[in-house]
Amino acid sequence: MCEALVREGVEVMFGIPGGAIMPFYHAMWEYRDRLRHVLCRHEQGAGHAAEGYARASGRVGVCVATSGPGATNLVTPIADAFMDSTPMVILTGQVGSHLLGTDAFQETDFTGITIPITKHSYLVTDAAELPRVFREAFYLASSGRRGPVVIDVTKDAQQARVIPDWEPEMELPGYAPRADGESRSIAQAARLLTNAQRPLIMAGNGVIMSGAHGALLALAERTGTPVVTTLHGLGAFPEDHPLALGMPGMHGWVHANRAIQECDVLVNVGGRFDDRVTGKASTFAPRARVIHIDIDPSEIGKLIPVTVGIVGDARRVLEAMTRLIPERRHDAWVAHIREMQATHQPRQAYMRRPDTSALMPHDVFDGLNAALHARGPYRVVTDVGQHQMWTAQLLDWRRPRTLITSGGAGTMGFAVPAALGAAIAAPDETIWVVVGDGGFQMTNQEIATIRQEGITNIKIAVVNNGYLGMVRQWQELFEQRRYSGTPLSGPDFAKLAEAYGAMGLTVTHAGQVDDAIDAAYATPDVVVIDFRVEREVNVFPMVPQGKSIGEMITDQPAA
Ligand SMILES: Cc1ncc(C[n+]2csc(CCOP(=O)(O)OP(=O)(O)O)c2C)c(N)n1
Repeated sequence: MCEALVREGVEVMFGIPGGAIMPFYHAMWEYRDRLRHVLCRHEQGAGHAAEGYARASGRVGVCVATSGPGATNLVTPIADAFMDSTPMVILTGQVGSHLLGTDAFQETDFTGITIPITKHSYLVTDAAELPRVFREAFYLASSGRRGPVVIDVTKDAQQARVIPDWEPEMELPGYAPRADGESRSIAQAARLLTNAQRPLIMAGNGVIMSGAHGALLALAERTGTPVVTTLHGLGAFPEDHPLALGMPGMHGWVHANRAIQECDVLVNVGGRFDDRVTGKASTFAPRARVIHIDIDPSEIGKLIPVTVGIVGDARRVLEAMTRLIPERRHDAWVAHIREMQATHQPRQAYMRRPDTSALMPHDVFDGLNAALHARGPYRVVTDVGQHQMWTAQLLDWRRPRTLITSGGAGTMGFAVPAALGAAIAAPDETIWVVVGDGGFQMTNQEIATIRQEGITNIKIAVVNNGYLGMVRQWQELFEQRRYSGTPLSGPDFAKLAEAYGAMGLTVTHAGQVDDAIDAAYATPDVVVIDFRVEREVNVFPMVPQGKSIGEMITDQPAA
């Protein structure tokens, strides 16, 4: 198994050992100079770390656990990776094959549990199959629509001695991901876009996954088409570009959503029309003929009817389309959208400051945005909640793979361990974690892992509002302020950081933000900044759940 990992180019894996996976750890000793094993504090952390590594690097992330509870602790990261199309191989130990089905100690049917949340789940009971299974698993995880693949190996299969066949044939009948889109559909899409009066491109995760950002820029510039970028598309199109409109959807910008509602041709490339993007699907883009480019055929027409569906790799399809399209400009259409932007959402001006001494969340994001663009390369890893949406809205996204976030599953606890993986993938960059006080209390123990590994390029900004903020916001706006189960206390996060041997800072006023961020950069170690922000601030704009994206709440309703 170690040899198979090395042959697949794996350099690092994240895990925790236990009885059923011990033979693998035994063999790992001989590979310790070639395979780095990062001992996490919880298997959920190991899974998210593998995700963070994969999303930062574009490579397959690998995590390892023992059978039973070790494996089931990985269910959340696997589901998360499945929702966000993150390439991952999950290696788990299983009880001996003679014990399968006997309720043996730490036996769970892990392939059964993971079938609905993986591209494929293997149960290996015969060591001779391991080379083929590993080759297939890495190929499945990293081709077509990326995703997680489980390899559950019984203890006896790990212990067996076989002469491996390192040139195994893959046996994947029916699996043939299509890279080039169908040329007739591409030509039809090119014609539609050429004749459009109010065209719009929506860029999603697939643009980043396929490295299509250059092809996207070329198509947008050639056709003068403005671009909205979904949460997972952020960074696929530079937000300082005159055609960039930013994020649409539930917490997207008013002008981005209105552009969708008014456009006559919508090109969705590498996005899956998530309900957080579309709002009420039947009212989405009512005037548009829709072109949908996706690597996964099952996404085409799943939620939004399309005029042209193209199954293929985003980069190849965009390049082929661009070759067929003459130059176009749509200045009046872009100017119209910019007018809507000027009227509706002067960026960052929407959060009212209750009194001048308060620390508003946007003070934190202003400071962070300035620092990110003034200093060296960076990644931002977020958790889930209000701070995640502010991160998406208030930071300027310019490069692919700079935002790493849990979008589809919305998994609290993702950020700190995912940052551990990202920091290993990008050791020369500064990895900023933006996390709420709720999510931080779910997985902050991975700071111990980060310290043990000697990782120093992680800086953690806790946006601490003393609530499960996003849920509190819904309760305030839609549940008559019934704050059931959302007020939240916690330890002193700066002291907690010190207990881990990291540096901890506390910020309570807007005037301290820049100094704290400077101190974080100046400290060659992990830093946790506890930003104690104004407690009841809401994320706007907002489309209430189930409503059309044409119906946005743009500001705090009068009390
Ligand atoms: C594992 C998990 N449990 C529950 C939720 C539901 N949920 C979504 S946002 C949120 C609040 C997050 O609070 P916090 O981490 O403090 O961040 P904030 O919204 O205040 O920025 C909750 C509980 C979730 N997304 N994930």
